[in-house]
Amino acid sequence: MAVVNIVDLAGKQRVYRKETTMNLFYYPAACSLADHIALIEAGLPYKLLVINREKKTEDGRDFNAINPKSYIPTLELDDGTVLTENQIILAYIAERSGKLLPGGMARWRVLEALAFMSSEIHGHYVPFFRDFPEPEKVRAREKLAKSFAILSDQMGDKAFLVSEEMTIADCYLFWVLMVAPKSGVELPENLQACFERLKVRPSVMQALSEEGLG
Ligand SMILES: N[C@@H](CCC(=O)N[C@@H](CS)C(=O)NCC(=O)O)C(=O)O
Repeated sequence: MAVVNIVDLAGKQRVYRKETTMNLFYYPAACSLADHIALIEAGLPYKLLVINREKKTEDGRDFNAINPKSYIPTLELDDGTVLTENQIILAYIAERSGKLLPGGMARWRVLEALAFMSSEIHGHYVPFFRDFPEPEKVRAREKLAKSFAILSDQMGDKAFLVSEEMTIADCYLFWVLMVAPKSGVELPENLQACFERLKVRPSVMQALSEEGLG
């Protein structure tokens, strides 16, 4: 049986079966795009299952019964275990593949950036996704501009957000940058350039195409 040995977040050796397939529940162009890109980058086998308006999965199941939180991304593992929360799913993909998460302080910077993007930046996008009143959009734009400046400083002139190699933080970053035009806030130059580079990366092009966006 094909197995992969990796060192987990706590520094322990772990062995995973490699050949089984996981289900990623998603909406096209939603934040599950990060996990979709990560699965491709990691080279892990996956199946994409879209959710419809009635919360039925593409394979005919009740999505609320699979994930009572009712949101994507949701990852169903090969043994039926269900994982939720974007940051956690991304960390799981990295640990299971042994890719996309460096060691040392860079590891913590990746996790820090993921927490910032998913708990802060994602929240600042909500007024634009749900068409909130203008004053709330104005406040959100201010917060987004500040958040983008922080990410821009962190990236500096590196190829990716944390290091010269792609990490799970960049998988999420791609979605954050893709959605930015909805807010009307301009991206700093280095983030815009990173977006253009990521957009033509094979894993990203494949994910966009599989979600009907390419
Ligand atoms: N805390 C969750 C939030 C995920 C989230 O907000 N997902 C959105 C799409 S980007 C969603 O599924 N919303 C529920 C809906 O649209 O019905 C995470 O970080 O994974």
